[in-house]
Amino acid sequence: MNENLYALFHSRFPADKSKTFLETENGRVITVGELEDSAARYAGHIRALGVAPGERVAVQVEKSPEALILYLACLRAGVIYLPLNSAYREGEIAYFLGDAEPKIFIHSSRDSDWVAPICTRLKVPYHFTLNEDGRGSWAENAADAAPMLDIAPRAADDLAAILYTSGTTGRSKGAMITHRNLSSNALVLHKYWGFKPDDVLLHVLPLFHVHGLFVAAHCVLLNGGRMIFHNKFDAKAALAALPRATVFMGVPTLYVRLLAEPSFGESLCKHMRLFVAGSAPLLAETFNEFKQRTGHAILERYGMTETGMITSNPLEGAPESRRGGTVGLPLPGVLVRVSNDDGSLAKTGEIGNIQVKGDNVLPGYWRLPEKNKEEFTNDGYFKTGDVGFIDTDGYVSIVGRSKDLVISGGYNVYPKEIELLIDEMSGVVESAVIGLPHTDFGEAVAAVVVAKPGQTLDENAIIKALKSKLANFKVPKRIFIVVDLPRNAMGKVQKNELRKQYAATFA
Ligand code: MLC
Ligand code: AMP
Repeated sequence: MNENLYALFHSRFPADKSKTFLETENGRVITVGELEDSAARYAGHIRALGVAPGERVAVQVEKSPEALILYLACLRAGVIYLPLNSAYREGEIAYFLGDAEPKIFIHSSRDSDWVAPICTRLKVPYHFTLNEDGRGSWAENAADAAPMLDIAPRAADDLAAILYTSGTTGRSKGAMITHRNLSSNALVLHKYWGFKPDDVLLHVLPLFHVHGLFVAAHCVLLNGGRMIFHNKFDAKAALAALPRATVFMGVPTLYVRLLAEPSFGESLCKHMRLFVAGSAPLLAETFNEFKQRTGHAILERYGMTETGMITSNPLEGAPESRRGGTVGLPLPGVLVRVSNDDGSLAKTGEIGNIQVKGDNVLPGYWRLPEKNKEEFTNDGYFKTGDVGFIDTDGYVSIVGRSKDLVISGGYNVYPKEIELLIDEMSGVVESAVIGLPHTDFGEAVAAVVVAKPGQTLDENAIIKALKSKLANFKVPKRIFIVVDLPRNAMGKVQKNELRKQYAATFA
């Protein structure tokens, strides 16, 4: 049996290929037949370039239907898909290309000036453009390619994708994701969330991360299609589309922004059956206000790039079965446990380290065998770095993180990466990057910087310098210049003290 994830999607597409797969904001319809034909041509082009199954194709493009087709084409051709956030800058991209050694890099024409020299330097054989309007040298070249009509045979443990996640050391690591990881999780979610043939998902999330691609788009692909597809989240545009949708998925910031629209309420949600939230903690006040305004209890679930989805609140059951403030129950086939720091199991209700095992969990990090030893227990559980507890009913709650991580608007930011850049600026002794409560983004990044005696540092100059090197969501929104950082007796910087001191900054 071909375990290629594309074969699973293909088996779920309707026999009537004229059925709508997706509809864009400006009314463009892509049928199931068109989706499959385009994926076959894109895959044919990948194959014609001599890229073999198991080799990598890196993609940094804005969201568009063609970007989704490109992902499907990579699956179909059996190559490893490497999606990159469109906000990443030249230095970040150079690292990923050097580490993953892709055969093709597909990017936005906005970045053509710097992409060409980097690809030459890093020996990436081919680079093409693909823009938000679906045009570019990739689409032009693929238009003439002979379609690949078969689906490359893949084993369940073969890699389907590599997703880079930053780490506490400041260095990004490639999470290797197999066809089994993706298909097992997609099948579970599609069933658990009760997808029906007439569901229509309003898709507003980016396609280069797990939530928009492996959660939202996979559910639609397994459903044989139908989504309203917005290239960017815009609250007013989302409200206009909601009456024709039945399912919505978003990070908490999107719910905050929907609630900020005075016209948002029950009447726009008449056909909605499910609102899913995740990627960051959903505040109780958002959950409660949403319920009051729409009558819907947001279904919160919990996941990670490395593991796909881990837990979910139930779809069915008594109204109180969806419990705000918890991330629900372990999904079928996913083992979740809480361990103490010494490795022993925590008791029910006791706070500890959340660990996960199952077909959804990655086999390891790309070319980092040492990291694999650190991140897994001896009995094969993955250490999430999240801290929480499981109650007597089996519901999981997350209360914090053992990893030094900020989640801003659903994007992860590892302070170390930013601290390393600030610390090498002239006039800086050291810095501490922290997350502070933010009404829109949940948490926002800020930096506390120690200036060298006698030197003056300029907040705006530091922000400007960082913007040239880092994706914009990682750049601190405020810089505080200080004479020293609070430390404990061991000499460790007390970030908790700083978080307390600056807590009101964005509130
Ligand atoms: C944008 N900005 C952000 C930001 N997004 N700042 C902090 N955090 C963010 N997330 C800043 C930009 O730098 C810019 O600042 C300004 O806001 C306007 O930029 P924009 O591009 O116009 O913003 P907007 O389109 O409004 O984007 C906000 C957003 C977006 C919430 C729609 O961030 C988003 O789509 N987030 C979802 C991320 C996601 O999909 N995460 C899932 C990961 S998977 P300036 O200074 O330049 O003006 C995962 C696993 C799981 O976590 O469990 O799901
Ligand atoms: P990422 O590496 O982008 O996949 O982010 C994964 C992290 O997001 C997890 O380890 C959690 O810290 C966080 N996360 C995801 N979903 C939730 C949720 N529902 N509540 C709290 N944190 C979450």
